[in-house]
Amino acid sequence: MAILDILHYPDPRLRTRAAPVAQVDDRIRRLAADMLETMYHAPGVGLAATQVNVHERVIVVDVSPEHNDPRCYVNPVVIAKEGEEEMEEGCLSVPGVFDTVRRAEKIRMRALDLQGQPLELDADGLLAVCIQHEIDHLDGKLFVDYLSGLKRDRIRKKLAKAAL
Ligand code: GNR
Ligand code: NI
Repeated sequence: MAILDILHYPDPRLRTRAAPVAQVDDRIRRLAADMLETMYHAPGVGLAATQVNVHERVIVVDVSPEHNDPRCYVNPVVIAKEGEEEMEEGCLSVPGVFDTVRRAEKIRMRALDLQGQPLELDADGLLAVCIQHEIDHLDGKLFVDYLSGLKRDRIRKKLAKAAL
């Protein structure tokens, strides 16, 4: 296992659209294990492959209070959404910035597990928010894109100067 480097906004590589995984093999399982280690080390509750400069559709999440519920999803897709909710979000790729984002309150996701088996998951609360946030990363989108241009510009300038 390895702790991977996390890209920081405004790095243009964060805007890459990740490609679907054609085969869930040992390479993908190793990537997922490294992503989990990186996420726990950060620490964070989710991580998308895009953030570690791998442009394939893999996400990991653990929203459990004990940090003992690691989940890895390959080629995740939201197939149903219900309701709206606002939550204070942060992002390991936008360190030190927290702001409110409105997303679907409940989702149904379809994905592959690390054995390549299809699964469906109903999620709400932080898990639903986190999955939507991670899938956004795979599409090159960041939570700051939901904020006003003025706020985003301030954040971009601050982080570009820090060059974290
Ligand atoms: O650690 C994280 N916390 C978080 C809090 C609210 C909404 C989304 C998140 S995800 C973030 C980790 C991260 O950047 N994942 O891409
Ligand atoms: Ni993020």
